[in-house]
Amino acid sequence: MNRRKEIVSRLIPHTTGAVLDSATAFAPVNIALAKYWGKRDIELHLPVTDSLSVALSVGTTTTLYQNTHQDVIELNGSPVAESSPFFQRLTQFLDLVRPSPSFRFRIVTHNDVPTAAGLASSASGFAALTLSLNRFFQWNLSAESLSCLARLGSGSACRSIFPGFVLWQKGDRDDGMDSHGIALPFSWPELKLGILMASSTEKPISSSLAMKRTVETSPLYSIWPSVLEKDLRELLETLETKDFSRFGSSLERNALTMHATMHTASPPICYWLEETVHYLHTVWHAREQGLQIFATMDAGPNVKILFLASDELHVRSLFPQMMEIPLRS
Ligand code: 2P0
Repeated sequence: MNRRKEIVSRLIPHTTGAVLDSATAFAPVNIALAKYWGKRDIELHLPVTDSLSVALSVGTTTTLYQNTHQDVIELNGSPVAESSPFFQRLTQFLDLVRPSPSFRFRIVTHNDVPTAAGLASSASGFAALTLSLNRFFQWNLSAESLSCLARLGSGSACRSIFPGFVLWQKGDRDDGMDSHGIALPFSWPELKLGILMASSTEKPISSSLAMKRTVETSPLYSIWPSVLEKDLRELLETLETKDFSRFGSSLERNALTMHATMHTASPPICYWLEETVHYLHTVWHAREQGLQIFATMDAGPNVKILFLASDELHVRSLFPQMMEIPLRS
């Protein structure tokens, strides 16, 4: 038995064989405030460091049915080609949980993320699939086990099992059983998030490959774990104190450090476009003028800005094209 399958057999110790006619679940997109960047185990998606995210109100809804001869996947109303990487990735994940090798699924999945937001995410997708499998097979798994299972689909999916602020503790075990999300008891209703689109075209290099190349070749990667630890500590402290200026400085520095490790990989990886740099300069200039606004970016060119509700009108006048996405607390 391969390693992933052996771990799944421990996460799902027994199955009754009973399946529902169908099962539906929703999972949110999450935005990392302290980033997951680099794996200590590529096969199990085990991270080098902890990470911290906040969930958005948008995400993926997935419904599962049993099918007769083959797996069928529909995404946003259209069938997904069997030859596509998306189909392959999903069915490889399903191979881990099929009650018998011949068991086949029909999966109907819908992203309510506005396409223009460029947020279509494997995290909410694998989390929604995991939650719907749990209902479909009536496993009744704990949130931690669901998070570990979703991680085997995509690392950051382990954070999308939960709403609100989520800490992904990296864990120390080789089998990853202690590497899962934890829902944090913080609420910050005044916190707002907006997206500034630089491009909605497919990224030139996947985040998995970018992470691997950065870990293997960037001379800056050695400082990443200590930077992350400091930024994460400050973020957790400021979630308590609601010191927005320190909170924003930490999350922005964390994103910029992550991108610096990519920029110094060999060959270099730069997701930034001209628009990305323009948005960043606009944010920094506005901050010099006294506006509390901070930026973060993931493995792509789009900029996410964080600000407080009291500054919303000012931020909207600065960025009329901003798409605000409510947080899910
Ligand atoms: C994050 N990213 O913390 C970081 C910041 C991208 C930049 O999690 O290979 O799609 O499936 O474990 O989860 C994207 O990585 O990678 C990611 P895999 P995943 O949000």
